[in-house]
This record gives sequence, C-alpha cells and structure tokens, in this order.
Amino acid sequence: MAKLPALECDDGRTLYDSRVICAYLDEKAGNKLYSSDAQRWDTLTLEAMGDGILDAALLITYEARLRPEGKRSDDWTNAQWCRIAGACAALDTRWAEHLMGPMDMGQIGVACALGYLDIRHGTRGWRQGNDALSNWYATFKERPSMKATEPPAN
Ligand SMILES: N[C@@H](CCC(=O)N[C@@H](CS)C(=O)NCC(=O)O)C(=O)O
Repeated sequence: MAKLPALECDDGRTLYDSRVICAYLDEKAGNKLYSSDAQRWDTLTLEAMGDGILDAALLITYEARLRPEGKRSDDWTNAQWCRIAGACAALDTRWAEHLMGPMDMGQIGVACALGYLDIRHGTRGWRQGNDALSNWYATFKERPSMKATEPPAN
C-alpha cells in the first residue's frame, strides 16, 4: 500500500494500518485496551473517529504540500475540515463521558489525532467551542507515554 505505519513481526509477517497494529500490540500486552463487553463497540468507533480525523487532516496537508498551487481547491480542503470540525464537536459532547472513562484505544487514537491537528493545522483552532475536549486533551497529553512519543514540530 506504500503507507506508514507498518510493523515487521518477529515471525516475518508485516502488519499494516494503525488499527491493526494497535490490536496486535494490545493482544501481545494482555488485552487491556479493548474491552470484551458492549463497551468494545464504542471503543472501536472512537478509534475509527480518531483515524478518520487523521485521514482528513492528512489530506489537507497533502493538498497544501503536494498539489501544485494552481490546482488546489479551497472547497475540497474546507470539506475535509468540516469532517474534522464535526468529529471534534461530537467528541466534545456525546463522547465526553467515554473520554473521561477508563483508558482505552479509542482515547489513544483521538489523542493522537488531536496532537496531529496541533502540529499541522494549529491555526485552524480545533479547540474553539470544544472546551470539554480541549480540557481532556490538555490532561491526556501530559501522560508520560504521550510526552515520550511527541513528534518534533517541523
Ligand atoms: N489509516 C491508515 C493511514 C495510513 C496513512 O495514510 N499513512 C500516511 C502517513 S501518516 C502515508 O503513509 N501516506 C503516504 C501516502 O499516502 O502516499 C493508518 O492509520 O495506518
């Protein structure tokens, strides 16, 4: 697929797509981040939302960086941002309780997506009108694991 990330396993297999890799690593670590009850579907949906935010944000990045200037579309870029803004609004309201609950892979996926928004699209202001989400992320990003894996800004 010519995409990152990919994980080369000890047995020679290569796994790709973040969600596949996360599920694999979680199983190796004792199945802690996806519950086995009904909550599981919320965790997976939240994880998909983080992934969706990242996909849309990446498309905006590519449009600005890779497409020749005269061929770029503001409408198309704005449509991608609308997806992100809609997801952030849903996270701020309907998902706030889940985000504040026990740690799961959905929370990690969302936090990674918000971190990417800060690095690449900080001026668009995803925090505006999303106080609960903003406060949650401010605490989450201070976790040692988040600090240890923070990508350098460039
Ligand atoms: N949903 C996929 C997205 C993977 C993805 O788009 N990765 C980007 C880098 S962050 C990539 O490899 N882009 C190269 C390309 O699209 O040509 C995942 O989470 O693994």
